[in-house]
Amino acid sequence: MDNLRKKDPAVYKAILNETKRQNDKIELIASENFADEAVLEAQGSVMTNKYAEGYPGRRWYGGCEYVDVAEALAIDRVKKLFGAEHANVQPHCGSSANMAVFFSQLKFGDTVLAMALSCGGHLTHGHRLNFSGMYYNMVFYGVDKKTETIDYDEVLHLAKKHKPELILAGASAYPRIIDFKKFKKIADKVGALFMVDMAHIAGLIAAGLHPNPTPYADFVTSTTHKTLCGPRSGFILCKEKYAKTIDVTVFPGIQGGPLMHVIAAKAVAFKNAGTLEFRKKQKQTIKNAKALAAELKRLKLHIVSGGTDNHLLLVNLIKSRNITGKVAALALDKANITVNKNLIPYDEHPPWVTSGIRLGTPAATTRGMKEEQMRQVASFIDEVVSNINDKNKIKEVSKKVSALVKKFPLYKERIRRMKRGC
Ligand code: DSN
Repeated sequence: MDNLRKKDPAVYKAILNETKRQNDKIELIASENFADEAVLEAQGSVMTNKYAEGYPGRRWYGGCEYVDVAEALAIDRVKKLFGAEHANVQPHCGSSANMAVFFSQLKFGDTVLAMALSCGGHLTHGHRLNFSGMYYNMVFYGVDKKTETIDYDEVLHLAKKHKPELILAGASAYPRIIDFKKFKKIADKVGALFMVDMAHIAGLIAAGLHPNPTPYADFVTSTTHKTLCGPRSGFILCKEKYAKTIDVTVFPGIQGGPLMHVIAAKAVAFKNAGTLEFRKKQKQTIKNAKALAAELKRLKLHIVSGGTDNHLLLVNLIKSRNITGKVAALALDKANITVNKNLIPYDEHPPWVTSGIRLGTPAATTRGMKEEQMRQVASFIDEVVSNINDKNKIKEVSKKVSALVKKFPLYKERIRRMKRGC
């Protein structure tokens, strides 16, 4: 980044510091990961210069022959990865992927049944300040109060009661397997379309470690940067019969020029996701989440639903240590442990306070950590949340975290070269 360093030292320094932050702390935000150097190279390429409204082979601008290659590769690879009939890889993010499905299939005011945000759903699944909550009649299913898992009988009951045009499965904070086949049966019973937002678990699905929604759902949306480990972006998979309406809704419906550099990076990520190495990493991600949950449980922290089947877990800190998620997340940050506060099912605290935290293992696994390190991390978390007002203790933990992450260097060469340039 020599040019950047000379032309804009302020931005250069911010990037160097962010690279160091990612290396120096332990990243437990369940939706984050570290893209590999090949993905970063494609995303940082001259493809950012190119306008390419339209789709491969049918663009509005000339000179698209090479961006066409990148987009065709991305489409082909993602279709193969998930066994889809059609793919649109142009959504800039998960939100625009979800918006495109809603806009392409529903009229404003139509009813959609989705998972409540308070029970693990996502903003684009009906929050009142999001397009989904503003323009559609959203009704919600949650989780069973006792088991803290989806109650499929309740979903069926709500579907029969509200007769939604669309049923949406998928979550941002749900630690258990989602039974897409059951959802599809419910959707068929009430004549609803079935959509799955697999953003969080796309990498696990690609690796065959979570049931694949593609055979059951009319539409599958995803981001590409979570467990899938690609650039920050999104995509849509659908049955062939919806291909035209989806494509026309993405462009020109809600987006203009696609981000061709990001699409090139998505192609690289989809190739990676088909490798044995990627599968191994996803397997380890789940093993790590299970080890982290088991150790936290042993330390008497309450894990929502009793554990995890995927890459994330939720800790109820009010129940365990009588502290809020907000207080815990701030203290953990001081100890070099990055997490997010998170609502737990039937939370009595508002979203900016919360009763819990969400922990995820994708990023720690990408940097090479295994079960042994997860057990260490669990003890660090316990030390912080059990001594929340003890500054010395938190400082002590931060040193232990620094010693641990040093053994698993991240972007080592990148940081070395950037520091040398300063
Ligand atoms: N912000 C993401 C998450 O953390 O789950 C969802 O978009």
